[in-house]
Amino acid sequence: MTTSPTVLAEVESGVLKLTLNRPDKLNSFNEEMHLALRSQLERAHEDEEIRAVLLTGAGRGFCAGQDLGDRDPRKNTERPDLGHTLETFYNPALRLIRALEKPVICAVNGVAAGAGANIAFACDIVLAAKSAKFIQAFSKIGLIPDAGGSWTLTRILGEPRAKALTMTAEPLLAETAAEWGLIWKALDDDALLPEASALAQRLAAGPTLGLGLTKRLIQEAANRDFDSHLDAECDCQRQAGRSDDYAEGVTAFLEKRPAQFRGR
Ligand code: T3D
Repeated sequence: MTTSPTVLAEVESGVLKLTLNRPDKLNSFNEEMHLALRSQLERAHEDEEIRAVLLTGAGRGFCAGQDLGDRDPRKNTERPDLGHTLETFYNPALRLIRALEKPVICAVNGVAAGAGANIAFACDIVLAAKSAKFIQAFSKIGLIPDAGGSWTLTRILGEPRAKALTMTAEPLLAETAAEWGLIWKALDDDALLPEASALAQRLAAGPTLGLGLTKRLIQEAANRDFDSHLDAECDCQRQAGRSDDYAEGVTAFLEKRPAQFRGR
C-alpha cells in the first residue's frame, strides 16, 4: 500500500481505492490533499491495470469541502480569489473523474458538505451510509454551490429542489438522496464499505472498455438530440463490437461459462 498523508491509495484486483485522509478536519481539502487526489486521478487515467476507482473518506466524515482554516479572513489581509482555487484544483479533479472511461464508485461514509458533497455526486455510482448526510454548506458562508453542484443538482433534481437545498443548506439524508435519485443506494453503515468494494471489484473485472463507452454516452446524452445520439451510439457500439471483451462475452455465453473480461 502506498500512502500519502492526505490521500491513502491502494490497488487491489484492478480497483484503485482512494481514501481522503484528514479525519480530524472531516477530510476537508487543503492544498496537499487537492494535489494528492489529482495525482491519483491522473494515475487512474494512465495505468491500464486500474479498471475502477473507489473513493471514500477516513473517520466519521466523507469530506467537508474546502478547509476553512486556510481561508481565515482574520489572518489574511487580502480577499481571496476563490475562482483561482476552482480553476486550479476542484475543476481539474472533477473533469478527471468525469473523463475517466472507467467506473468511479463513491462510498460516502459520513457527512459530505460543500464541495465534498458535489465531488461525490460527480462520481458514477454513489453508495452512502444511512448515517451520512449531504449538505450544500456554501450558502452558510456566502458562497455559491461549486464543484459542479449547481449543474448536477439542477439536472438531477430540477430547479425547485436544487434551489431549496442550496439556499437553505439543510442536510439531505442519505435515504432521501437515494429516493430522489441523487445517489444509487443508502446502506446500513456496516455494509457500506464491503458492498462498495465488492461492486468496484465486480466492475473492475467486467468489460471496462464497454463500461467506459457507456459512461461517455450517458454523460453526453443531455447535450444531444435523440437523432444525433443514435449516431453516437452507433460509433461506440462499433468500437465495443471490435473489442476482445465482446468476442469473449459472446464466446463465454455460447460455451455456457463465465466470461473473463480484460478491458480491451
Ligand atoms: O475556498 C475555496 O477555495 C472555494 C471552494 C469552496 C468549496 C467549499 O467546499 S466551500 C464549503 C466549505 N465547507 C463548509 O462550509 C462545511 C464546514 N463544516 C461544517 O459545516 C460542519 O463541520 C459539518 C456540517 C460538515 C459537520 O458538522 P459536525 O458537527 O458533525 O462536525 P464539526 O464539529 O463541525 O467538525 C469536526 C471537526 O472538523 C472540527 O474541528 P475541531 O473543532 O474538532 O478541531 C471542525 O472545525 C472541522 N471541520 C469541519 N469542516 C471543516 C473543518 N475544518 C476546516 N474546514 C472545514 N470545511
